[in-house]
Amino acid sequence: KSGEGRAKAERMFGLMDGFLKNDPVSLQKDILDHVEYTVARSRFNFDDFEAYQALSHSVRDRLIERWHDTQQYFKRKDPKRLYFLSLEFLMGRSLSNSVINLGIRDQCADALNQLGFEFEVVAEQEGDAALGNGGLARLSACQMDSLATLDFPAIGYGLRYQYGLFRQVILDGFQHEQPDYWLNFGNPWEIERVHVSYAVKFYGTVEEEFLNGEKCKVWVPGEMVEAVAYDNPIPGYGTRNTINLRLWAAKPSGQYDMESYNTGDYINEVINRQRAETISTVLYPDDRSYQGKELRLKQQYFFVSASLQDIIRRFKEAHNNFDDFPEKVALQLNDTHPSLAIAEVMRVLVDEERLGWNRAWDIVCTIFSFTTHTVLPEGLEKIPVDLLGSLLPRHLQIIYEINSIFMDELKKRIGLDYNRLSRMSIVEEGAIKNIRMANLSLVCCHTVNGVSRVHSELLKTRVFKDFYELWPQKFQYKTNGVTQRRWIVVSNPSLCALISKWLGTEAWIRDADLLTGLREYAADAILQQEWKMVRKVNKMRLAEYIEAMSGVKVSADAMFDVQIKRIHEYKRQLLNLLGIIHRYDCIKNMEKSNRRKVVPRVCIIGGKAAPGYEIAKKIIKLCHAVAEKINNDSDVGDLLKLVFFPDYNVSVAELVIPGSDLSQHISTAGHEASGTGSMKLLMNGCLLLATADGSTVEIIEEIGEDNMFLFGAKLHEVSALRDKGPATKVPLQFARVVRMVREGYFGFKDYFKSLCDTLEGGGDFYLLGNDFGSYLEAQAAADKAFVDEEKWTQMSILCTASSGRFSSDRTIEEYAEKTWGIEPCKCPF
Ligand code: C3B
Repeated sequence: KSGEGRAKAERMFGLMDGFLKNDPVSLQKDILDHVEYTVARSRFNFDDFEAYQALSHSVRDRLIERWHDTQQYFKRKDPKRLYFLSLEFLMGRSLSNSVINLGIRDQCADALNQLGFEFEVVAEQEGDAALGNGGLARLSACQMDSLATLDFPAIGYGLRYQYGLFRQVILDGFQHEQPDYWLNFGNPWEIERVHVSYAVKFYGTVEEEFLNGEKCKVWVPGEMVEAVAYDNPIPGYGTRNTINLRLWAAKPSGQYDMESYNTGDYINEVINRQRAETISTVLYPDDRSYQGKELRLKQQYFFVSASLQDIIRRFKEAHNNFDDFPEKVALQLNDTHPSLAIAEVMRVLVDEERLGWNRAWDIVCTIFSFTTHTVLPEGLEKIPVDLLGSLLPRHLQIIYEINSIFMDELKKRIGLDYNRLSRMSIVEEGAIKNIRMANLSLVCCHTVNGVSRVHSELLKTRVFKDFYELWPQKFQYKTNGVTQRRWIVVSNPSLCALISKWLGTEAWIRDADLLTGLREYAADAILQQEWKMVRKVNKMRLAEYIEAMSGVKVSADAMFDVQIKRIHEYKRQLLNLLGIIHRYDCIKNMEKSNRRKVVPRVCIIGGKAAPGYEIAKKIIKLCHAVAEKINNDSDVGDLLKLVFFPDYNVSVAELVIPGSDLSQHISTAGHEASGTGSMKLLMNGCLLLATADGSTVEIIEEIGEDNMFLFGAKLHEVSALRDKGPATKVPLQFARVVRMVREGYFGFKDYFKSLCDTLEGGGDFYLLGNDFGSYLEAQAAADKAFVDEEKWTQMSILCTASSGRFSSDRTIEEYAEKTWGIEPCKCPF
């Protein structure tokens, strides 16, 4: 373009102000229009849910406007883009988050008010988008918020499951799973793109053909499924930038198999075609075991293939030489779930674009980066060769070829060390041959990131030691973070206002490091008073919810002690429960007059167990059995209450976190790759009771050991303790509380037997017995600190003040600079 032309276009972008106005009157008109024309209700008669729908559509219109401008701007600037591939995104609700990021929260509340509605009530109508399991999936959601806010040219890709994570229903204390058919009331936060669709191929054979005298492979598929795009706009905060989360849904392919249309079996043909939709039907509810299921593999390839077709189409619109690809494209693999993308890019470049193997390989090696979220070698994904060969025959060949070249090079580097060669091979030999997706990713990605410093050390010294010794330069880490927009501004508005008042600015909402400014007021009596008030009101709100949900009345003066996360043996909810039993036992056995000295506690546990995870389900049952006993014991009264929060999800977290005094992050050292719940609680001024595991180690560095309650075996002690066998220093109290469970004090004796067996008789892999003594000491220290309100409040303020480092903005900035090589591309206002 000429200089003049560019200047004109620049001016045009400068004028790109919102077309829709954001004052309450304009918003109100839009809401009423949507009531009439979108929801098709009378504007004289609509309820809270319909108000939610109409408001959401009004907000969506504003999102679309910005989304268009942003896409247009990116297209014109053509920066290097980040493509974030993840099979899981745990977005939760969108309304409150959107209006806050768009800066129209108060205007919307005003508009609704005049119509006789209350914003909070209307926002409560929204269900959660739960297209993910746990930490990994919520991390993706936080990172999308940061990518948008920091103006990075990024697109998220994933799957649009019709059924999100199951709903947890508790009957008689047992977990039952119910399908989460979340789209039945419509979803205003997505835009269906019927014209953005791609054919995805499966099965079939690989044939050899000669093209222009050259021998080449051609994949002749046996099945085709159509991937249709659903776009979910992700608004940044304090910027016009609104990026895209593109989720794919499976539809029957439009490309008919003419043969079968002549067989006369019309009905069966239609039914078979319809089956294609199952690919994107349901999210796998187990967050870390891979059972070689064909449907899961189909999901992975489906989303990878559609995303890459989309990415390559976009690249080709502006470029005709694939050598420019690495300058325009960064592909981020969120865990190994999208790792088939590596083989898919090779296939497209070699078989379809005919670049030749070496040129294609050079490109592949510069575009992919990989983040792993796990510590355990068992947690790493493996795909049976037979399964892969039948579903994706050409990809299997490509992976074999990559491996063969890698093995040859490796032999040159390390000699014939067959043990090491077989450990590093992408192909695992054995009774069942497997493809190791992590090894594939390690070989082909330029970078492998851990999610905390300790995690990265474990990757280097244990999990991927062989690879680290070969390619130390590939190993990096980016400590996880969470977005303060969702976790303070949306979920704790009164704390948000208090922080802004004392800092004299709202700038911390985009720059969390500014929170350190609170440190100098931590001892200020007025701030402390206001801080306490805010927290008290949040606790009262939580107490009301507890009563409504479980019928248990709790006092907001008690210490609210929470453990909210997926149920896993390594996360040790069982340690927490045994501690609660011990506390109960002590209260029962103490002189009545001494009960006055007990610090009242409300213990809250929430989380889902994978449907096939027996032990985790027993832990949930034990929690209910113990709660039943304690909550109905008049000796105990308000001194101790235990509540299980059913169906823990993002919106429950938004309610619980602001009202928590103490939270537990008590995994056996060396097991939690990072942990992110701790960061959300820390930001909200909740004190931590924790082991030195995952990101907690870095949290300690920020807040200091004095401002938290630390306990338990350290990482370097764990393997020695295990080698020593049954813990030698198991305290008497531990044996006693386990015996209470074993002997049926809480009922269900036979059912809990196997749970107790995991702890005794030489088991106790997670070292509950070993850590029990120091756990009780840490709990006692927490009690003691809670009594000194001034001190506690000061610690609470210091937690928030020290949480800035754990903003996902910091994580994303590090990724952008050190891993992806992308720059902000800010759409002008
Ligand atoms: C989780 C890990 O268990 C957490 O320690 C970590 O903070 C988060 O990922 C985010 O990095 N994780 C998960 O939720 N699902 C997996 N399959 C593996 C790890």
